[in-house]
Amino acid sequence: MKELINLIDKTLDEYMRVEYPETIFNAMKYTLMLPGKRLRPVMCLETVRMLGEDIKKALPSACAIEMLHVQSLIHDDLPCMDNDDFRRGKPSNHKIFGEANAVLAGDALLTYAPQTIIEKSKDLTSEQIVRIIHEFTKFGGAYGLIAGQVVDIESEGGKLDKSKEETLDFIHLNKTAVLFRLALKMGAIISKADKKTEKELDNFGKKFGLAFQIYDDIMDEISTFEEMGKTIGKDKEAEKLTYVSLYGLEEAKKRFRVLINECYDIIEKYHSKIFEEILGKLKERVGE
Ligand code: GRG
Repeated sequence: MKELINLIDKTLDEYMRVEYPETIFNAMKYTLMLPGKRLRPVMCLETVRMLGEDIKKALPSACAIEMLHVQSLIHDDLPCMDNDDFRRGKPSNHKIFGEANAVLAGDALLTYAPQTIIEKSKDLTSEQIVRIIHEFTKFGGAYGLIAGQVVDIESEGGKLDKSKEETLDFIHLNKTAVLFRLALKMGAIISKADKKTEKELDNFGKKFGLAFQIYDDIMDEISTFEEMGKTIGKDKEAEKLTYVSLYGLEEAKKRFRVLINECYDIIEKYHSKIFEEILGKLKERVGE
């Protein structure tokens, strides 16, 4: 895992050249290069490796998904959204560069991501690139990430017009699971996987994404700033709809465990040490 993370960090650094106007490139690079877990790009590369393709073919897509993820983190931290002063253990983007530049840095990462896929994917066919860009724009826009964020904001303070269970699943599937689904989908497209494999991996992405958001909700309750690199206890303060607030901590842990075990069942046949390591680490942190 460490090797893949180093490769991703090195490639991101190469792709993100600082040009004029330096302010925007420095703002984009600031949060991008802070030490995140790199889960989504690692999962994209590992999907390609376990399906028998050369991971180098997937580097542009893997880096693009990290750019999209970091864009969502920068915008999520803004005062008009979650208003968080810390991210990845350091001051949030707007705390260093100001709100206007943080909005622009997010926008610039969002557009530089597909630019990167198109410019750097020399070993992919045009058809593969079109499919990847289609999935990227679908999952990253109003049919995915943005929809999840909108409903998440609407859920604050307990204001809802739909059932809470239905809304919670919608938020988790769109705000969080879509990027894991996208990582595996890109990997499947690059490896020319058959439809059955693609569907199976998509199912893994959904279950992993739900488990990951439940893990994040649990950590907001039981973890520390040092461990998570961000302010803890904000969900409760904002009266956010989370697995923990709706079902309680123990039930959230139970649901997390069921989902992680389902993930193990799906991925077992691929004998992936990396996926097993990721699932194991999450389980360990939740204390299962
Ligand atoms: C796409 C234009 C556009 C907007 C995005 C702001 C927003 C809309 C969505 C917010 C999505 C969000 C922040 C979801 C939370 C998902 C989550 C648990 C993130 C933390 O992921 P980690 O723990 O973070 O993998 P690191 O820092 O390790 O990469």
